[in-house]
Amino acid sequence: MTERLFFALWPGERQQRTLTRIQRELPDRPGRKAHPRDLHLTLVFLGDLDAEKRACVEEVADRVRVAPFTLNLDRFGCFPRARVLWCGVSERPRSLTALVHALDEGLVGCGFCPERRAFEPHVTLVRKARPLPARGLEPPVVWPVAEFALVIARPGESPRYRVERRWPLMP
Ligand code: 2AM
Repeated sequence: MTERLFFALWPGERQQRTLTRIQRELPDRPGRKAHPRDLHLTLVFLGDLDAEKRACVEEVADRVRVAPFTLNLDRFGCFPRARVLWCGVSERPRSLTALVHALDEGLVGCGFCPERRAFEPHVTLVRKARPLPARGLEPPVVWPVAEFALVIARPGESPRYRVERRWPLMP
């Protein structure tokens, strides 16, 4: 038995509401809007894990020591090839980079290969979308981040994602 898992930042209710409003106010075009309760920012995608690998991954998360930080989601953009519309940041907090780095580094010990693609922090709003021009988001979505989460993907369900476990950020 395997589960499809990833590490993510999960928005609080306030950020979720704001992101949902931004999503709703996008021009009415073809695309699949993410369920409001599925909105998140992926830190590391892990893929299909068995129980042993999952335990290893959770031990990696137990060892992470990174201070809380604030994200300012101040950009709207798209990945034209992936056909994804997203919200992102123009300034990446150092703690966010440190968090992803700590996870990536620890995961090598569980047999994962380091991610070769550059980390592009984003919250996916719409999939299978037609591209829209990038622009600033005014006012930005201010998101104080005090924890990270291990999340399970459940294909075919809605909402699709379920937070399995949370870890508080601490220096
Ligand atoms: P996305 O939002 O840009 O599609 C669960 O699938 C989460 O992991 C999504 O947020 C997805 O990013 C991200 N992800 C990163 N790499 C992935 C991969 N190879 N396959 C599926 N999802 C991936």
